[in-house]
Amino acid sequence: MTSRRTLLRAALFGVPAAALLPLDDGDHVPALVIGSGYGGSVAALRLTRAGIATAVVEMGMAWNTAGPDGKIFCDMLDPDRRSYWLRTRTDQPVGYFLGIDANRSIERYTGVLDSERFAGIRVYQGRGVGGGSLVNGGMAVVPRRDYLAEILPSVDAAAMYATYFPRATAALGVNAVDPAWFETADCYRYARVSRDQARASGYATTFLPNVYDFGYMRQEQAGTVPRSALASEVIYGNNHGKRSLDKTYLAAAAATGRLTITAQHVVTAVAPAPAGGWAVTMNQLATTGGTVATKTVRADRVFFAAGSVGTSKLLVAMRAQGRLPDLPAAVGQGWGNNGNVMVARAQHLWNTTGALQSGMPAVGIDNWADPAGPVFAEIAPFPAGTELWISLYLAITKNPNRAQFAYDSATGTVGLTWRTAQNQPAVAAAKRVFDTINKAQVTVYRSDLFGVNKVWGDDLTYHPLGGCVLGRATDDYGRLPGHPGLYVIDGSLIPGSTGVNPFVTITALAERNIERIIATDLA
Ligand code: FAE
Repeated sequence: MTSRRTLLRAALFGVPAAALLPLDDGDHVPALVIGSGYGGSVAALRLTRAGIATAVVEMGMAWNTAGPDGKIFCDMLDPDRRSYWLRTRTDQPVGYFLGIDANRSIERYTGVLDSERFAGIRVYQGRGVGGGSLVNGGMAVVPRRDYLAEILPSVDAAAMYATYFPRATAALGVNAVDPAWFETADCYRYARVSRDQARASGYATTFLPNVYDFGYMRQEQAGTVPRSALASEVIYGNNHGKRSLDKTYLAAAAATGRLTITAQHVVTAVAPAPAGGWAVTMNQLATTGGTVATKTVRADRVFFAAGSVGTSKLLVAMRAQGRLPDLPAAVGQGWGNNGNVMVARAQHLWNTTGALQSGMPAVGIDNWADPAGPVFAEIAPFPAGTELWISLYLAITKNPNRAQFAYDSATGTVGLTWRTAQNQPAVAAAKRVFDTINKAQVTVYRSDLFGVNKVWGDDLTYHPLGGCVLGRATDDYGRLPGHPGLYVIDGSLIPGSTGVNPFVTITALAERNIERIIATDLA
């Protein structure tokens, strides 16, 4: 049993260096997890706690070493090579200001945020030990029970809400903002202004729990600790305050002594191993993206946790290349963007949104119950360090459109069939809400932030979901049928939509599935 003290130490310092032990060519491991985001971290903790030595392979870096500026991560106002995954130019979600391209040149490097470009959409994902937890806004929202039952009908909702959501939120370190402090803090002025206008326009609002330590944020506001959320840090990583997976699930898994993490290795193939189990091939990456070495490892069990896009691409490629030819036809299908669309409003001069803005959103506009167009919109920061009178939103809508991953044998790559026009239902739903708010407040949309004369940020998502949907591409617990020992355990299991920010749903579903898998397949 791991002592409380060990766990506390792990929580403070993250994954110990001893766990960052790369696999060697020819190694044989009982369990191998591809990817270290939410699904992968749950698998790592529960497998190691069950006594099973587990190797996590992660394409991104370990993010445990400070750069020349003394910081591990760079901030949003001054992005450098640490910001983006193998790009020579930043690709900011809000890419324009006053209609002018706001991106800048950077050195090509294995940075922490990937903007993966498909034909009709840019999919933002975290790269590094901790996956999306390194770059996300930390909003830890439990989905509506009726909606969970609608999207995952084969899952026992009662067990999810009684057992797995509480287990996930406890292990993730979710906490709530103190409402009294929120009402007075300078850094949430932007959220109060948007919230009050939404309410005055007839909409309900709600506080959003977060994994960022609100106690630390209070100290940031008071000026007693180094600033992170209050220093424009979020999508390129937080140097303080955030309980990312390397400080929670992965640190606890490492504390068992049974976890190894192989960072900067990208898995390129999985196929049956002649000696039994599965052969997993991976390329060790240089920070410039080149391959340093190629290794093949044998694993008795493989957990696909490379994220909705990573897992789907890998499995679709394996099927097309004949390495796993018998994977179900549903592998690669049912992908959605959680109905994501971004938009901004221009405030009146007397409605200042504040020069100091917390990078961690704390309030959402909840119009999900509206049958004419469900919308759950987070009030997002625009932390430019100066007053801009901008109110920004990321809306989650019930966009029914889906896409699929397809292998291109000419290039050997996997594409996504999503067309930008498929996001029209999301735009229409969000427009109803924000047209109403604009009318009531006599305000207008900003049309200079997502392009020239472009109101809607409709060609990007933070919430890729689906591609290997539970009960269709896998059985009801993520097992790939006909492939004993192969499991899917990440956001690709969720059919394109959760109605809220997805990581709590991904974590809780992974907790449910791994508990069953350990009890029945690994006992
Ligand atoms: P994920 O966390 O993406 O982990 C997959 C891991 O696998 C990554 O570390 C990859 O680098 C790695 N990988 C991929 N392919 C390979 C390969 N071939 N070999 C080795 N490694 C590989 O997957 N969600 C919320 O609930 N609340 C928020 O506030 C929120 N804000 C967000 C803000 C941003 C900017 C972004 C990008 C996302 C945000 N999300 C948020 C979404 C959330 O981070 C995402 O749903 C989860 O991270 C997905 O978890 P998975 O375990 O599926």
